[in-house]
Amino acid sequence: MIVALAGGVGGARLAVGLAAVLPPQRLTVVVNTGDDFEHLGLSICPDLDTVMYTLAGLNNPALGWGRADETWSFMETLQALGGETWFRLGDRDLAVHVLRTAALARGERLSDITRTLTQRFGIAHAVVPMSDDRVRTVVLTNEGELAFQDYFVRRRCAPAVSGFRFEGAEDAEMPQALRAIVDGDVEAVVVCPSNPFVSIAPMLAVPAIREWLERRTFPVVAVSPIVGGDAVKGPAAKMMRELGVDASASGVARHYGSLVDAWVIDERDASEARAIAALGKRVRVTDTLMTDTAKSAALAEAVLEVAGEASRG
Ligand code: FO1
Repeated sequence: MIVALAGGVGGARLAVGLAAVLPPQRLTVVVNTGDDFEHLGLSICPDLDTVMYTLAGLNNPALGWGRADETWSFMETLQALGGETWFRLGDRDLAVHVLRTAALARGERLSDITRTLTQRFGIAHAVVPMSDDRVRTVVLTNEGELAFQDYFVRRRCAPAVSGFRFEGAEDAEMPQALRAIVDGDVEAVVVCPSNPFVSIAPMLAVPAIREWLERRTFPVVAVSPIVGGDAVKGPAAKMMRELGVDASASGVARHYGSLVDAWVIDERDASEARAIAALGKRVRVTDTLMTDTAKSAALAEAVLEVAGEASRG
């Protein structure tokens, strides 16, 4: 089994590549839920939905969230009635939030709800939230503490960040579905090119996930989310600069330290390979920009090759 840790767009695109080259029984995608929040009475899970829509081929590539072919009657009506519109919920997307919210209210587990939804979207590979328990990312900024979506969407990542808290993570457990997988035969873990601070760190803050990785007998391979000194998408590079972390592929490698055994970095960052190798890491340089499914699959193949090399030593 290959276990991929994924956040938003970068994670979803690599998940598509891995799903193209691995059969369903060999891939589990674990998704960040630190971005989840309650809005207008609905339970919203942005990263789960980005991964789900992307695997189903229904994602909106222009926005990076929500569904393609979306309509906005609900938002327009909400605006006309004086409702809150800073967080945009499309009509088709809304159906998922309504179903999920109702199922959670009946006491169903997020992992079970996610399995049902992904199956209904025709996705054969397993997508599992990092926990069924509530974890909420809080961003520490020069304007005080902000709930993640307030920072990300309402404030468009403008405040300078000084740190993060993952509320609830210490008491969060792995979903049963993930427990069964990590207790089985894991060949490798893939850290997708997702934001290290707000996509991957919340998962590592769940004690059972961190301890499982610390005791590992399999390699962890990561794809750098930083290409040419900038994030492919989102605020990762801005956050790194604000936190005093070098916004480069080698800066990310130093940030993850012993948690990652092998790195896949972009060919635009070939000059970084030596610095990462000097940390004792295996390094593969390739084209990491996943602009279509074929490129996602090619990157997935490279990641699996590096994992194979790393496990052979
Ligand atoms: N991101 C935005 O920048 N603006 C939005 O209005 C917005 C709405 C939205 C609705 C559903 C959903 O699943 C995601 C949505 N996102 C929106 C994206 C999301 O909040 C962030 O991209 C992720 O949390 C970061 O990974």
